[in-house]
Amino acid sequence: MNLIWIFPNCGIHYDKRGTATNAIPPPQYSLDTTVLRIPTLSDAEVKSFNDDGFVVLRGGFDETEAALLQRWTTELSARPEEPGKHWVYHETSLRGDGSDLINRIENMTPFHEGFAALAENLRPSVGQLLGEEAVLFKDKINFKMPGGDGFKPHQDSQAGWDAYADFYITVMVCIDNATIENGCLELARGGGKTLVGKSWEPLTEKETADMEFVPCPTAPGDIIYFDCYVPHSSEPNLTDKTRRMYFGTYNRLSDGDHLAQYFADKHANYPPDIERQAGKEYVYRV
Ligand SMILES: O=C(O)CCC(=O)C(=O)O
Ligand SMILES: [Fe+2]
Repeated sequence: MNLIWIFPNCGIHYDKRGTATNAIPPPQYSLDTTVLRIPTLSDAEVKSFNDDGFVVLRGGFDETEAALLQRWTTELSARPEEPGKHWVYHETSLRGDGSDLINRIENMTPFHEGFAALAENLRPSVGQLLGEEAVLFKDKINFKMPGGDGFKPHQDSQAGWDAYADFYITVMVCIDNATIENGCLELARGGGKTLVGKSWEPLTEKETADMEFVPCPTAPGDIIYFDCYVPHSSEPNLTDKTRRMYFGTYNRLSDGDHLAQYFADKHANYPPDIERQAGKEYVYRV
C-alpha cells in the first residue's frame, strides 16, 4: 500500500518515503519541492541511544540532501525580517569588529515547506526512540557564523521545557562541516535521565566536575539524536567558516502538542529581534 500523508498548511503531498507527489509549491516559495528521505534507526542505534542518551547517525542525509539543506538555510537567512514570520536573532561578533551576525532562526516550519518536510521526515525515527509517536515541539537553526559565540554546558530541559512535558528528543542535522575549531557539538555521556542543573542557568563547574564533554565533529547530513537531559556545550567559532546546525525537538504525542503554546510563551519573553520593544532588555539565558 502506498500511504500518502498531507502536511497541514503546506499544500504538498508526500508518499511514505517522503517524496513529494504533487510538486506544485505555493507561490510564496521559490525553492524546489522537497525530496528528503525519512531516516530510520537500526536496533543497535536505538540501543546506543538508550545507553548513552544520544546516538550519531553518520550520513543520515546524503550529499544531495545536505546541499538542499544548505540552500534552504541560505535562502531563509536572506529573506527580509518581518513581524509574524520566522524568527531571527542576531549577535555581535566576538572578533572585535562589532559586526552583526545572524545567531539563530526559529519557528521555520509554518514559513518554509522544506523545513516543514524536514521536521516531518525526522518524526518517525524519533518515534522509534520514544517507543511511540513523536510530535514537534520546536525547531531552529543555530548559525554560529565566524565570530559567533558558543554555548555553555547545559541540559536542554533547563530552558523551561519541563513546564510542557518531561521528556524530549532533539535531532541535530549538520548543515555545514562542524569541526573542533569552529565549535562542533560536545556531548557528555551517562548523565542519566534527570535534571542536574537549575532552570534557566547553565550547568555550574561543580555540576560538571565529573562530566567529560567529548567533541563530536560532524559533516553535512550527519544527524545526532540526543535527549533533553544530555549535558552538552560548544565552543565559539573563531574561524572564518560558518557552522550552521538544524535542531528539531520532539516530545511524546501522548504528552500533548505544545508547539503553539511554547512559541507563544517564548514570543512573550524573548521575541525575535525585529519584534522587540525599544528600551526593554532581553537576556539569553540557556
Ligand atoms: O549550536 C550549538 O552548538 C549548541 C546549541 C544548543 O545546545 C542549544 O541551542 O540548546
Ligand atoms: Fe542545547
